[in-house]
Amino acid sequence: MDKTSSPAVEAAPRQFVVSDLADELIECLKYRVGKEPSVATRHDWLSAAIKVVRDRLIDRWIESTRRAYENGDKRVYYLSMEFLIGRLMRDAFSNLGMMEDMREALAAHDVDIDLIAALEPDAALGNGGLGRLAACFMESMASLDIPAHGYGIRYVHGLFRQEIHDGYQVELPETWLDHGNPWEFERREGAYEIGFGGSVRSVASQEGRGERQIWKPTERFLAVPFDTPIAGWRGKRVNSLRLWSAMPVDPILLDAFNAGDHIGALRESNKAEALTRVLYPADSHPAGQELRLRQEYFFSAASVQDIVRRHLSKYPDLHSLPDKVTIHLNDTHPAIAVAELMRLLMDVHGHGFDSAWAIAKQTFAYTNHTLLPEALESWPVPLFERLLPRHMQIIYAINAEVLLEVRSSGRFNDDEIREISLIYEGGERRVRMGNLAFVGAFSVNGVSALHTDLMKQTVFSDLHKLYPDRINNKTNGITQRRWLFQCNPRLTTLIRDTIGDRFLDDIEALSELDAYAEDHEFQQQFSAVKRANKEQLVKVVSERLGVRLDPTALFDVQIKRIHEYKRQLLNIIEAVSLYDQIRSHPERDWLPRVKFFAGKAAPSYHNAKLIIKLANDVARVINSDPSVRGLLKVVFIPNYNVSTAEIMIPAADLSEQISTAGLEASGTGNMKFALNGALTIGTLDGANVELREHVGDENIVIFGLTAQEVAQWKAQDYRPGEIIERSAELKQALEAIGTGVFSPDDPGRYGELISGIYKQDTFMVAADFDAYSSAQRHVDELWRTPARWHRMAIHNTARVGWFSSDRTIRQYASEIWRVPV
Ligand code: 26V
Repeated sequence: MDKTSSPAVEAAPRQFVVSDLADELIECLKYRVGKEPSVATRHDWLSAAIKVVRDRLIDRWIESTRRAYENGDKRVYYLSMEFLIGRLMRDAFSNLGMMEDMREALAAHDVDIDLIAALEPDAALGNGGLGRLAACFMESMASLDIPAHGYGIRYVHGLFRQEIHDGYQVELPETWLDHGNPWEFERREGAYEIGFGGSVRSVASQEGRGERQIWKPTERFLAVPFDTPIAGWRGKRVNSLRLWSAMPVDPILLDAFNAGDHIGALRESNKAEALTRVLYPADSHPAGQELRLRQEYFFSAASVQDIVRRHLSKYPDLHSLPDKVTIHLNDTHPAIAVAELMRLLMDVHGHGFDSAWAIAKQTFAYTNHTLLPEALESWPVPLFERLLPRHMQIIYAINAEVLLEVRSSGRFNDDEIREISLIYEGGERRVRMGNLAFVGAFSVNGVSALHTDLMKQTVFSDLHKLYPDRINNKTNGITQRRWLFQCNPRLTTLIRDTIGDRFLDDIEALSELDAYAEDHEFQQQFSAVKRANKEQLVKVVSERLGVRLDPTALFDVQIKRIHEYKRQLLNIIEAVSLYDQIRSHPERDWLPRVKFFAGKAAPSYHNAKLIIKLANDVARVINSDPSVRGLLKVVFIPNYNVSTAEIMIPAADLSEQISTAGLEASGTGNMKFALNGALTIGTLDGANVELREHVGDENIVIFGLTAQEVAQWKAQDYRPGEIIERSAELKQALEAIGTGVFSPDDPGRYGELISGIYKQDTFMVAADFDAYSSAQRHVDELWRTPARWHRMAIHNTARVGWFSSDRTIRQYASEIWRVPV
């Protein structure tokens, strides 16, 4: 999607002579892209512009790396299966203070920076919140001058591209590397071998002390690193994001080749490519495939080997590892790194179990991102044993150590001991990755205050009893550089003109805006910015979907992965009910509203995909019904990604954060919307609880059951059918959907979805409907008084500085990693 920009906010005053930069672009185009300006395509210009900024990053990159090495600074290694980074060019221009110079330099060659920026692929190496958080953290760590390395997988295909055909989600391969990737540096010389399968043999150790285990894998691959520089604000530091790609150890099997089997000779190459070809498109939904475990081990093992190698290039041995390194596990996906470090310590570097365990336990930290049972990873023991026989032994040894401690404490009964065990024994035996990460880490954190409390009370209650000091909270945050300065230049300029530049470096200075919340003139300016952003979105929707929208309507936005617990269904049912009321009471003074939806469903998640179809069915019927008189529109924007979010969030009036309480670990979209001056309608879930504390109860619309009430209802006999009977509005809307009013071509399409609400209603849609609907009517009332609405919106922007990922990272740095900030 294109951005029509107003002047950007820069990290530094102008520092380049534009004509020099313009010459440099031509040089680069000629000698590094191989084109003359007269024949250069837009992609060529994009490539040249990126290479020019990249050159400037490299000096700082080398300098940052050298400084950390010479000073012996403690380093943070952030291991994550996902990095949802989006486009990088604006980040780099803006953090280096080159945006306006570059705009002019390109304009001197008749190239529009916004047009080429829109061609940069949106790197979607992640599913949703967890991956985007990793990207925000990388940017904040560089901005706070923390020596940090991100480690992940260089998927050839990121998250699928979503098209909507006849209202249904269709998944298409995403090919972000099609035009090459000018950001990355391949480092073949830095490759490691990664093994799978085979067997373990004991040999007498050379030191004559007991035995040593030798793992002989049957399959071997190379992990080749590709490095991307990540620039911090004002170019303070440039850190590396190191993504591993699988390659064959022997690209061509010569025996097969010589025997004339040319296809068979490439078998190894194909097997290797398959390993890192595709990102698993499921989030909080069981994947459970062998390939996924292989991916997890592949990137964890390569990263741990790299970390150990770097440490030993400066220090004599690995005893000092915990003083110089923290390896942070972003969820359990890299938890196998605990066993891999143990293996290297014991089998390669000659440590005994006790010494290795003491080092490992002081080196790892772990963040949990979800309590949903279906997302808690565990692997069948037979699969684990076959792929990673040595790691299985190590996990048994760790388990024995932990269970010995548990038993000897005398504080645990058999049920509790079973919960603590790393091996689930209730049916098919499975390795519990959460328990492995928990016992292998010195710190275990949740991502919002509520989520951390629930972790203590639910999934990890017994482990928490065993290690009561281990669980701590680090409420999530977002980077204001991307989620305000870059995506909303109009608002950023207004804030700057109003309170000056201090907030550019200290986001909590936004609180100075509080003083302007009642100021009529400022309110007018604030709402003019919102209006301009809304017009931009209206234009995009008209181009992409051919739907015309009224920019004066209330823009009500729910954008995130499609999941039953996030309750897009609650929002759609409310739209249906509103539609019904608008038609039954045409005499009432209805307010024009547009409900926007966007998001992807896991390809195997039937109900989530059906919810997408329902949103599209409802949109078709409502948008084409003249009796609605344009008072309500429903829009589903296809292919939600970081770039789409960057357009939609600045244009939102109302942010929908309506998950069933207790199920959304934090949410980060909620923070992005509030920062851009949208009001939140939400449940007391995840970080919404803290959002309310920060913006003030009077500036947010909270409704529905609390997490505790949800738990109580579930423990009692929850009867959704009875609730539905008592709510005429809900009943009417459910009947309309269930009987095919929105699907006349297939009236039974939503029968099961709706009867699911009548029968079990796992996500408490019925229980919360009336409260939600009244909260929406309260929103209408607020919208009727613009001065009041603006005041509330301004308070939101002014008071959410705390949700910056800079604050989050400062807390990680001082309370977990113990690195200076
Ligand atoms: C789990 C699984 C399990 C099966 C295979 C694929 C797969 C992929 C990802 C996940 C973990 C999903 C967890 C997640 O994304 N949690 C989100 O984390 C955000 C950042 O902390 C947080 O704001 C969201 O509330 C939380 O849902």
